[in-house]
Amino acid sequence: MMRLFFALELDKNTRDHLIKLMNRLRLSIQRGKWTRPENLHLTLVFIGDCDAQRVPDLREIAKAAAEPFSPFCLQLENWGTFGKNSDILWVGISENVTLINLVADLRYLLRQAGFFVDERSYRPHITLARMTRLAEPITKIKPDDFATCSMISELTLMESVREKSILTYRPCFRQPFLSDPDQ
Ligand code: 2AM
Repeated sequence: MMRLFFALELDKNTRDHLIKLMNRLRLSIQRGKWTRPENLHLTLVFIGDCDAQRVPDLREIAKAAAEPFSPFCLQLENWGTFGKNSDILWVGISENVTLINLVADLRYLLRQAGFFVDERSYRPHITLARMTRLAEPITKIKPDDFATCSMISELTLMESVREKSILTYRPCFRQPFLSDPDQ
């Protein structure tokens, strides 16, 4: 069994930017389990436990989903918390029709192929930390802090594994967005 999800990987610039933000947020957070910098990503669709034999099907799905899209930009925006205890700290993504359509297409194709997919509406976010406790409201973050725009040219099927008990995301394959933006 493999634990899988479709994701967008972030370029170094964006990750460096998020690392700086995390370092600043550490000052307002009493405790938390921070995402390792190399694990920072944007989930498109979580698939969960899956037989390795189904990876070729996922390759076909990724290809069909990515084909109509051109590379696009991601704009970070805002932050928030999820969870019963509001203890998952994340950074959000500006309204992005391409992203929403891409996720809708992936979900549709996955369901058609018999995969179980979350019915809840998609809330794009990059998890920065879990199990946090905020020492004070994080009000010091300004819109400028989210100015980074990352160019996304492919989607990735990621495997979530524990390597020596460290949570690690390992790319299974990458599928480029194939449509020519000038056409
Ligand atoms: P999260 O960061 O909000 O936890 C790998 O676990 C990725 O898939 C994470 O980005 C995680 O989002 C996302 N994901 C979505 N639904 C999930 C679920 N039911 N269980 C675990 N991870 C999930």
